[in-house]
Amino acid sequence: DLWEFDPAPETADPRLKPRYDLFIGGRFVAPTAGKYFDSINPANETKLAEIAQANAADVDAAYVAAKKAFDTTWGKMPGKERAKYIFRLARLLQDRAREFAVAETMDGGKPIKESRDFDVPMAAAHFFYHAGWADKLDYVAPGRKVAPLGVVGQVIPWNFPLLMLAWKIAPALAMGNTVVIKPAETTSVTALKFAEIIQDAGLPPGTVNIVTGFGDTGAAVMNHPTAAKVAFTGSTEVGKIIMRSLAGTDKKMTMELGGKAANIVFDDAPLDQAVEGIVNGIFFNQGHVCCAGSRLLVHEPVAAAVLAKLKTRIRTLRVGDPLDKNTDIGAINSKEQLTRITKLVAAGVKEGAAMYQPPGQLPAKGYYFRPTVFSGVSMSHRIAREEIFGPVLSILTFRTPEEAVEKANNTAYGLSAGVWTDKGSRILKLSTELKAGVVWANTYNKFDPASPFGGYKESGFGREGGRQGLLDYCQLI
Ligand code: TXE
Repeated sequence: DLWEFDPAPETADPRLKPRYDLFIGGRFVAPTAGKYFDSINPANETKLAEIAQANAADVDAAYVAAKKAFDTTWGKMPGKERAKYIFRLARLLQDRAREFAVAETMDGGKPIKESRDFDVPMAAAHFFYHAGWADKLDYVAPGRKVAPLGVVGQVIPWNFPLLMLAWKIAPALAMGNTVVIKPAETTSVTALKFAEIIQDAGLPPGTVNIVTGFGDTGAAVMNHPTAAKVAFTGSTEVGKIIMRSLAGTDKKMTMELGGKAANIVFDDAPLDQAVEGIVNGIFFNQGHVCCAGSRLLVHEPVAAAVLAKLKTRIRTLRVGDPLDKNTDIGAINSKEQLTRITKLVAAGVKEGAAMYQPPGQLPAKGYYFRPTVFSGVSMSHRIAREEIFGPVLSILTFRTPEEAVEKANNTAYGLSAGVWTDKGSRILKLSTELKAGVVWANTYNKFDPASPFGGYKESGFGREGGRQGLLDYCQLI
């Protein structure tokens, strides 16, 4: 595999700077207002680094730099040249994989085995894949010519900080656009470390600009008049604010928003394999996953058996220090997110669902939450309808395939779904009946840069990955 590596990251030095400036026009620059905020390590509540807080003037400077690069360098470059640069981003990230995995884990709280084996290699894979497209634009839309859009503005969330950066900038760059991107406020460190890679790869100044800050900085990025297209990944609530604020403009827009995926287990499924898929589906990355299998729909004949197996299995999950390579569930990303999860879990108890949490000691410092399973959940419960974005599973049951599909689709969201069954015909049928952008069969959370990802309904619109993802970053002429 091109993107395999062996970093032994738990001992690696994340090589963090005490303070990170904005990355504009190929250089690190101080924010004009001189303001910085702290990035906290959620595993122990210590300060990790100071991050620059960009205001509207800084965002404007980023767009000026991006427009210049689009008009004079990156936007004029032949695809095969762009490919070399994007390929270099991938290789340089691989070279520093160990360091990036550690930094990602310290900044966001995810287990090191996930940042090591998933986030960083998948980010590199994303650049490799898109480097391959940059010189093959004739195949993006056969029979048509494609042109870049111009400068694109992008805002990303905190659950997969580096990987979301890759998902956003790789297709934009492959198609010849330049970028202004804002990472989430709790997880800006790996984006700013990636700015060093952008410098080392020699990308023309201004091709990628990184501005850090809170929601107001994000709003300035989304609303800037120079942005030809904006792309957002985050909460449905903020996605709607952005859509409203851009109504009536000519900006193109893609949105990747929340989810409440159904993971559907039939009585003919291989149950032990299904239980592993359920555990991976909801506890991967502490459940901070937009496509998390947060609703388990289980066939009545096997409901009791699945619940018993699940309880046994989650007793073996190790919750704690994210830098320990044996940790399965790391720290919750922020205090705010821990509060949100705690409130929704309390609502689940109040509404009468039966809660199970395995025993065990949580670390005294840091933001942690036990793996939690609710059985006896009904469709009207808040924990069955609202995105919890934490390690909390809601179990519902069904009697017929029709009822399973009806319940799975009875949600405002439609990002993903899982089906566990021995019947191939049932998989094919459900893959069209389930109103979700991705349907996994007898597996969960499988990703590939070649496979488009995106939602139905309030989970958003547009696709990321694959040929389809490129169409959202170009103009057909
Ligand atoms: O998200 P926000 P939050 C869901 C999840 C979570 C909830 C709240 O359920 O519990 O959202 O998380 C920037 N204009 N998801 O509050 O605010 C913000 O700075 C432009 C699901 O952290 O949506 C950050 O960079 N940008 C989701 C980014 O938006 C604005 C991933 C996402 O933060 C803005 C994250 C504004 N007005 C949360 N306000 C997923 N689907 O993966 C904030 N931001």
